[in-house]
Amino acid sequence: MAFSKVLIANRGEIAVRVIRTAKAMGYRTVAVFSDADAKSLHVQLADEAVHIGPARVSDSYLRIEAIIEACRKSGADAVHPGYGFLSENEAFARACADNGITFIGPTPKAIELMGSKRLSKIAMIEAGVPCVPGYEGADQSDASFVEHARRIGFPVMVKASAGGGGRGMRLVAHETELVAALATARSEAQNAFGSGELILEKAVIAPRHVEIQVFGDTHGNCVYLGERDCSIQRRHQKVVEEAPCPVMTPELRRKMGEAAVAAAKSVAYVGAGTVEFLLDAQGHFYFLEMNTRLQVEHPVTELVTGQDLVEWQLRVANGEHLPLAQDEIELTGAAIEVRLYAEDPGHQFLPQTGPVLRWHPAKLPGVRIDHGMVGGGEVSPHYDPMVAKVIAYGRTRTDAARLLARALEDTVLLGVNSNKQFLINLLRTPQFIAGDTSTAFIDQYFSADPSLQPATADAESLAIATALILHRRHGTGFHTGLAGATPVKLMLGEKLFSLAAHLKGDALTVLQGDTHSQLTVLKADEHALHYEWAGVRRRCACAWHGDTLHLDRANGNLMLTDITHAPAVTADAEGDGLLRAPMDGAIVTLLVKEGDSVQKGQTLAVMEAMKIEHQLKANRDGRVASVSVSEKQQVKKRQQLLLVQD
Ligand code: MV4
Repeated sequence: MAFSKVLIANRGEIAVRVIRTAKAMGYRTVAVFSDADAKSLHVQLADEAVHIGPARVSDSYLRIEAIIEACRKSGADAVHPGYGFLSENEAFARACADNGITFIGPTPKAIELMGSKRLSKIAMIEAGVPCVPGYEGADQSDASFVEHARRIGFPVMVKASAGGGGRGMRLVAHETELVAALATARSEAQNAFGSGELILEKAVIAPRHVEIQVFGDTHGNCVYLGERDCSIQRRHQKVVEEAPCPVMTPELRRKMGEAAVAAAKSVAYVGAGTVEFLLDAQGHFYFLEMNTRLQVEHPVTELVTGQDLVEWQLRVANGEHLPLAQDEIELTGAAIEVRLYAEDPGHQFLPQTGPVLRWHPAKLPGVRIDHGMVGGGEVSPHYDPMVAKVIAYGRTRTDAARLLARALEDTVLLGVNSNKQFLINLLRTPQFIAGDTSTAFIDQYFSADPSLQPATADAESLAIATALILHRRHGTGFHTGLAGATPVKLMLGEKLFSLAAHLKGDALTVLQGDTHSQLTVLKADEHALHYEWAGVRRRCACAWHGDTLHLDRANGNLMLTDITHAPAVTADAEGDGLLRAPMDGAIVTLLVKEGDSVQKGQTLAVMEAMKIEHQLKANRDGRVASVSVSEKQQVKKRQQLLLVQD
């Protein structure tokens, strides 16, 4: 039980988060790292670090033996699993126990039971926890599902028993679609989780996702620390998480909290856990599943309770009593968290990978930013592209939302595109501020947001870019002035901007066709431009990568490439027949071979990056002249894959 050295079997922001509290409590800490993480922040912060293998998670962070071996080598006598990876793996919890290592989390039995939707639901019904009416029987025949679906009433949800996060889930509106839905859900579940077991549930329409934070100790005590509302999601990825839930009442909180504690007590739960509920518009709530780990969104609970949940975890794992009794837990104010991702909202949220040129998290009172980023770091294709969690605390929800949007504005991430502007706009949507949030929020209120369109360059952005380009070309001679007009050619995605610039002292004139704009340069360096535009002084953060200028603009990040002096391209990028990888990833399927004739728009290959499949299409008609990749091969962004010629 009593331990002294904690190994953190994770990476990124959560490893950093756990290391900080463990150190503050006087424990020694050990990081583990893959080839891709040798220079990461979690490795720098830990007292010791052990290399556990290649970049791929299956070769490193998911290898139970490698983690146990790292404990043995370093003398770590406790393991914190973080979230994801091995955090809900009962075999790992068991392996720790078998090797005399304290697993900072629940028992293997509780992990195993809660890992099955079917068995956990049976246990929850037994414990008197409200569940969605459904079918969770052992008989998995189609006939039995059809019979029970009739009893439950359509629409129904078909869910994979071993699933999570919406994978293997199907909404079935009519009986005629049920058997087909069962077949696809079954095979999807078998492929994804190694088990085709399914359950049925009555479908709750546009529910809220409300989860209760629970904590148990080894002395049989269990408490709840309020709720989190995580209703705003995109494709089962949480986007915004907040505490308290905007529609919560003290009475509903007590009822949901007591149900969650009953759920936890029924499995003698030890440590941090989250009981997920659906909350319908009438205020009815239903158990969905229990997560047997510390969750990504735990900071909002920490801010409204004033408690450090990692500290609680370490105390409980050490055999201590829970730090507070139920009636000592108070909720004050409101906290909202958003997940800042390296992804491109303008292109279906395609994950972005590559070097991070500038990372400057905001520093503001009431704002907490949890991240694992270091200067000169990168977003690796091997891991989740979450860059940081940005969390704001305020007296009211409105205060927290306003502050959080501002904190995002003050946060600079250049080099990779991000969902920053999408998050800022979302936090300022009137329906969000009104608390009108449900799982349907993004589709209902947000599908037309400008942040979901490819970035465009307005006159101000073009003038900023021109000023920075001239500064780079002429260095310190910038203010000496130039005679005549200087041509500036910029590419933004596929779009070309042909400009002419006049600079006299600090006064810049940019001509685009027959329109012109004016900007006054106040200060220019490689990090930012300070300027005056239409009578207002502003600054814009920037970073150079080769000839590409990254700008942090109020309508999103812009990546403008200076091609003024680039050799002329004979054909434009479209239609050259060259198929390049749009990002780092792996080729899943090659659909053509050398000599095949193909048509423009035809899918030539499928690649996977960040768990998402992308169809790569021919940009012209012709024959496949060469294939330079094979299936299962890892490829780098812009790597040449195929050539189509006449
Ligand atoms: C549901 C549901 C409606 N009725 N179950 C999605 C992920 C998984 N944790 C549970 N999910 C849902 N289960 C029944 N019986 C609707 C969802 C759901 C959802 C839940 C929470 C947050 C966002 C969601 C988006 C779509 C569907």
